[in-house]
Amino acid sequence: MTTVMTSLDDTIAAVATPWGEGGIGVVRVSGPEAVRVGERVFHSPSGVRLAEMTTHTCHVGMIQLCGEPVDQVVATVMREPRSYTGQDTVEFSGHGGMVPLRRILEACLQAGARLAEPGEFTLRAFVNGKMDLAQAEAVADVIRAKTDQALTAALHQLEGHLSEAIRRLRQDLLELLAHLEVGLDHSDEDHPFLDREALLHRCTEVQHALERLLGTTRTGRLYREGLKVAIVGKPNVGKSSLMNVLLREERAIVTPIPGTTRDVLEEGLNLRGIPLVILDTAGMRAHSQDPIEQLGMERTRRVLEQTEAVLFVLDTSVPLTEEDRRVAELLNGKPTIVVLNKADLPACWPPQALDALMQRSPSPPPSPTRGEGKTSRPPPSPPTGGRGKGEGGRRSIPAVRISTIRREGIDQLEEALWHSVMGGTIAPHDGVLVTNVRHQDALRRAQDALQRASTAASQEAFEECVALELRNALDALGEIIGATTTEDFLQAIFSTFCIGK
Ligand SMILES: Nc1nc2c(ncn2[C@@H]2O[C@H](COP(=O)(O)OP(=O)(O)OP(=O)(O)O)[C@@H](O)[C@H]2O)c(=O)[nH]1
Ligand SMILES: [Mg+2]
Repeated sequence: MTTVMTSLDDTIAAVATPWGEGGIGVVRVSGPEAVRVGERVFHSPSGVRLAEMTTHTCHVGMIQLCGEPVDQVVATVMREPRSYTGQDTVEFSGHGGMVPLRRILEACLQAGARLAEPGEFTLRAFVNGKMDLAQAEAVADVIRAKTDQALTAALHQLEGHLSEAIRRLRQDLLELLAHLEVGLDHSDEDHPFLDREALLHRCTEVQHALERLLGTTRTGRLYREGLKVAIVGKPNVGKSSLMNVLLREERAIVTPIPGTTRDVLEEGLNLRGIPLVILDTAGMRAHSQDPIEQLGMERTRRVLEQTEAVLFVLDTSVPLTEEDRRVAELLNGKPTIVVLNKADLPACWPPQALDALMQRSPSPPPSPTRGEGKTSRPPPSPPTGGRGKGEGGRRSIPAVRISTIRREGIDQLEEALWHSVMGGTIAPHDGVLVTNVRHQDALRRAQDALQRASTAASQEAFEECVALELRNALDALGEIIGATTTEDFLQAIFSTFCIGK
């Protein structure tokens, strides 16, 4: 982190609302000189000076730059410590256009403010003790939430529920350490020392609490980060049509000409509160000579590497071909749902053909749950994708029969996708939810350190060894709330924020 960013001595300014056109746009100024900077640029018709304004009041006035009017604004003054950053803050709400906002900002910079770094207002809030690190991270999550559930989870973290859970666990560890240290310091005097049984018991309790928190990470991360789902298949099977039906809008071009989609199309979708990113891909051809199509297919291969789940589209109205097999082989064990499209047309191949096709896929997908018998099967009788028995524990891949043209089977497909994504279960999210991979990593390290502490204690190792591991666990937990941090670490976190937050 640059020293500029950690310094609280200067006054920073930035446009806090998105660039574009809107009813209002806000320029935020914060720091010890915020009121003075504001006073230099703000002129109220009533003659009220910004420095005289009572805290948490607003006044209408004009921003001037080099004596020229720039925009009419409402100025709000929030004096320290009762502001977002904990420092004096002035916010100018101007007209939400790029030019007026740029000029208001320019006026503030000329009046002595410095342009804020990304996330610098929130960094100041953290440094000034307005919020801890997990709460500061939640601010970015609230802004980026794509679904109601993601927002609920982020707000929960912003309110400090995760931080509270972490603090309690740290408190438990601190007490254990205190016991150990008393024991260590007075080891010659036979000081009453927390016996190993009790120590082990309390370590295990903390470990269980960590396990419970870690158990929420899958759900938590799904809410926060969402999931990438690729639609793949050979040309003309209806991948783009499926994308459009799922999005309920004509996003992708659909034509009867094979090879219509050349690039990867990406679009967000809310699946029962889980943000999904759906990727429509170019049809995979076994031997395409067209260089553009080859590039498209190369991209599809890369997309498959990055996505967590796959919708593998087959056209049931035409025979299966080598191209379908090639795609099946690329799936490489990804959680997959086979989408049997064009169910409105007569079926051209028997269900067993699907079994044969999917058997060539290198490894089985992890247990997607079939939707309580709701998953459709292709005609005339269900293809099971059913390689569950007698095949070395291979599990069946769900297959859903749809017609994008008639919009049939889409609910069932969404149901299957939901089960595939959530593994059929979803942790209740009214409790503490770990949504962030950084927190997950710290919890794991704390867990490992406690495991080593328990092992050391049970092997009657020196108390110093146990204490060392307890301290490691404490530090790892401290990273979550920012009790133990480094400058680089803060830089890495806050640089992902937007400017003005
Ligand atoms: N009968 C019928 N035709 C369909 C259905 N879904 C798609 N089609 C038609 O199939 C053709 C190809 O559809 P697309 O969605 O462009 O197929 P694609 O897999 O994206 O094709 P590429 O981008 O070329 O790989 C179009 O003419 C669609 O109208 C369906 O459910 N039933
Ligand atoms: Mg297409």
